[in-house]
Amino acid sequence: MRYFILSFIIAFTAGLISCTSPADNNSGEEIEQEVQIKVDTLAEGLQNPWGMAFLPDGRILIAERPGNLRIYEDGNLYSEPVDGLPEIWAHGQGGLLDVVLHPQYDDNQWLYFVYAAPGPGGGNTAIGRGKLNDFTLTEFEELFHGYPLSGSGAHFGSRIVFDEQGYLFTTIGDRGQMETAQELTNHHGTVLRMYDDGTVPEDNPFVGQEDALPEIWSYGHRNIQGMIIHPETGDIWTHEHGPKGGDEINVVFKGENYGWPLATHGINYDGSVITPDTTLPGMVDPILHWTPSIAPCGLEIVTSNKYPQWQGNLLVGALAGQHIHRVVIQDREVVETEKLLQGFARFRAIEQGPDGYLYVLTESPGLFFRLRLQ
Ligand SMILES: [Ca+2]
Repeated sequence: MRYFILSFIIAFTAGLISCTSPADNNSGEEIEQEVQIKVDTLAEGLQNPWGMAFLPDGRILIAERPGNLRIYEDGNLYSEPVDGLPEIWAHGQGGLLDVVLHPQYDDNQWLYFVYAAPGPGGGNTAIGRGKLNDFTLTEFEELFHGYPLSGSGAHFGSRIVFDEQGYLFTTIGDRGQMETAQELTNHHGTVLRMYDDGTVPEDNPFVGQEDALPEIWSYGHRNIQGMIIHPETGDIWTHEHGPKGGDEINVVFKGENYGWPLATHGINYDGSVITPDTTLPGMVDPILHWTPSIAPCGLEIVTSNKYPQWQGNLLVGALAGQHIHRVVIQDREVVETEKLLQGFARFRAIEQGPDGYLYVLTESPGLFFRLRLQ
């Protein structure tokens, strides 16, 4: 076990942040609280761990981006990975990404995966499902493969969530071709909605529209690697990577355009301007944006009584930022934010387990651990 004890002071007040903060953001009051965080390391030596899922019997599945699904059970991470996964395209940012249980897992045992899958001309993000039998995935079927395939290693997304009605939502990034995020003829830069068997609901916003793909729920996103259904409101909350600056938190609504690359707070990595506009009519502004970027990945909303100080807060993993960003929200607005475990590692995933504890995956080093408050 290792201990990571932090104590804080008040850093900013609400009245000062807009005129004195060096960061150009709208994140509200930036605060630092007196809190002590204990990190219980459960497993080390993971290779680019990306997603996790909690089985009802207590086992925990960990997806490693190079293409391995690992099993953690009773304090032990099995070295043997699960057999029977589909062909995974571990290419650039692509590979095995998220793993989730079907909402009726107890009845049907379906495990869902989002991953980069290869095909003619390269690959793209795919959704598939299978059933775990000891160390073998059986009955695997691919349900969806993003269009078009390309050789790009950039911006695959992705997460999977199911909403209360059982619809499956997933994300695909702009695949490194920013202008395509505004086109509905491809899956780039989108949130997608489908039934649990991969078919398209008739009430999706672009069904029947010429030159539009029917799975699209929202578009104009750059690269979403965090998505969650708010447990009280049912809203879909996402965050996405900006380029240099302009990382965003959004609430995603049916058929809406989230602006990329026509409206953004970010600029190109070489410093050149992408667009003069940070907001445009007909496009949805972010709830919060980070400039400079923190590179967000992994998103959770705290509901457990294990963390009374963080009730209802968003926790955002930061890769480049190497911290967990705690975001206090009220309705659809940000009240205040705080950086936790700053400098600890690159944070990839955060999830509240069935026992109420928060479980975290980091890379460099590849750790699996549990957070506790003292
Ligand atoms: Ca946006």
